[in-house]
Amino acid sequence: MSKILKVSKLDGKLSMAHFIVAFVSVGLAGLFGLIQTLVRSELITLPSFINYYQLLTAHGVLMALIFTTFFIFGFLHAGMSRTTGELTRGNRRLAWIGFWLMTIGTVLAALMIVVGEATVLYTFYAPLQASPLFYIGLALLIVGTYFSGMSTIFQYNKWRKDHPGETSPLFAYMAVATVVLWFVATVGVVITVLFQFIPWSFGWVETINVSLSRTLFWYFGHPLVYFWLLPAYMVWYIMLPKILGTKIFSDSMARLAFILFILLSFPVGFHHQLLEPGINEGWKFIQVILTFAVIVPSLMTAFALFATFEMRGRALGSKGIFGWFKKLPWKDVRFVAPFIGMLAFIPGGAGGIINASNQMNQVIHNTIWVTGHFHLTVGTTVALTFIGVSYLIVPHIRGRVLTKRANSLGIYQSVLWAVGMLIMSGAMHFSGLLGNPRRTQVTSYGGHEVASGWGAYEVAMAVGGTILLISIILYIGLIIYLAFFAPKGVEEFPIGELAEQSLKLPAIMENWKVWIGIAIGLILFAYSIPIIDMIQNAPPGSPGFKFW
Ligand code: HAS
Repeated sequence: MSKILKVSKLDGKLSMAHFIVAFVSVGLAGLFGLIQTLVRSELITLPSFINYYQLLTAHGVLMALIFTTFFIFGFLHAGMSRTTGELTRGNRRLAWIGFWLMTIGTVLAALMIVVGEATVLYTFYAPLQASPLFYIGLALLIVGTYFSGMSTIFQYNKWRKDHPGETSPLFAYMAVATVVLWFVATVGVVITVLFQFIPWSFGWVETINVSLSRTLFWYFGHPLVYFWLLPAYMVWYIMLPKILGTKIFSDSMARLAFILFILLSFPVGFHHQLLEPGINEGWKFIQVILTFAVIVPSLMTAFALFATFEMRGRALGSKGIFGWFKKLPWKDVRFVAPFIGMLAFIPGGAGGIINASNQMNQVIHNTIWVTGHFHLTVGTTVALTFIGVSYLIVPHIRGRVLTKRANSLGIYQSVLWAVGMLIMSGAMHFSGLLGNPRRTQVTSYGGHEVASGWGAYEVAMAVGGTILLISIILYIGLIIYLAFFAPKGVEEFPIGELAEQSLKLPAIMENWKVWIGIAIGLILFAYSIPIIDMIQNAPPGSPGFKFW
């Protein structure tokens, strides 16, 4: 039997700390999410001391920003330890500093939401204004991730130094690509938070350049979704083949897909602003074209996955185009949960293509269709992949095993998630097409809307939300069991091996300066003129330098 490689004890503790924050966030956010659907469907009314939008802000921030960021860094640290060896003391220290800064930032931002000083939703669009402490909390969260990200990059550099002339482990390569994407993306949100929101919320300046702040936010916002997606792709490319009992279909194709994400994730933010004035249509058009280009690495990933499934199926004797389907390990939650995530990404991705299409965007923008879209993509594809991986990584770190019973309950939990999401997200998509607005407490219009034809959809969302909360409770129960009560033993952290008699990877693929350079070139091309335009033509009343 091959030696089982483990995440070291100290690195395991580091990852587990990240996962705990992530799990607490998902539990709270799930509860808030259900309450929102109950309010929207008029099944309950909130007590006077809670505002609907306060709840919506907490739900969005905890799910989209906190759960994802903490889970991702916990996963990256564990995977780096597993594939490049125990983190050096310095790198582990950096990661712990990152963790504590992120946690302090989270607590500060959450506190501001709880006391009603930051009811600005997770996108914190101006002119909605929060307490400066909320923005400082967000800034701390981001600064923390810089320490964590540097730990990953330094660990990768150390491996390369110790292994001259060798190709880096695929996990480490992808982890660095994810961190690079995050670093370049956060430049936008850091600029807007530091130079626009903080001075404005302290009252040092009276106004804020709304167009510019939204543009800087979406410059960050779209690569943010790929920051969520890439770790899920890491699981699909690297871990699933091992779980299936086959090899990685193509190492170089996987790396190329990640490089394409680095190049193409950034110059596309305008597809979130297609309906906004103040941006020239020509630039919107260019960014829409680039959005269609960033679909390509996902199509490559779909291709690689089908190839992996087929390779395994054929090895087990399957025949015909879809014969492999029956040969997949349907009783293994480590496979089933991410697989449901992949299935959800077929309509999720198609929805994204609809969103990006200018004319169709006019129909769905600011409707609850968009909420349906991201509950399929981040809420199912990414979340179920993370859930699947946590069923193996938590016992691995804790020196316990995923028991048969926990495995079957995990499958029920994943299926419940899928059913809940199908109902909720389906209702969101359909009623969005009928014009049901997003981010709106329906009853606040005066009760006419339920009569206007969305009422049944809102109730369906509440039913879906209830099933989802049951699934989350089961998930958290299982995780507590796997972390503290499951039998002691060794659970594998599966890392796939290469299928091809690999050609040596061209050196340029590990030359990050080239890729970051091209990415910066594309960013400057897509954003320079529109941003200069926004600053020069800021509305009357803005101070001399029209950044505000
Ligand atoms: Fe999106 C809005 C366009 C992907 C998340 N998106 C959002 C928002 C979020 C979000 C959170 O163009 C809302 C932001 C807000 O609050 O306002 N999105 C896209 C496009 C893609 C896309 C073109 N989005 C994602 C991902 C997300 C995410 C991924 C999170 C993780 N999105 C938009 C646009 C808007 C938008 C507009 C703005 C709308 C508006 O007007 O406000 C693409 O990346 C999608 C490409 C994906 C594919 C699918 C590939 C399929 C795979 C699975 C294969 C399955 C297998 C299993 C192998 C082409 C890889 C098969 C087995 C069998 C048995 C069949």
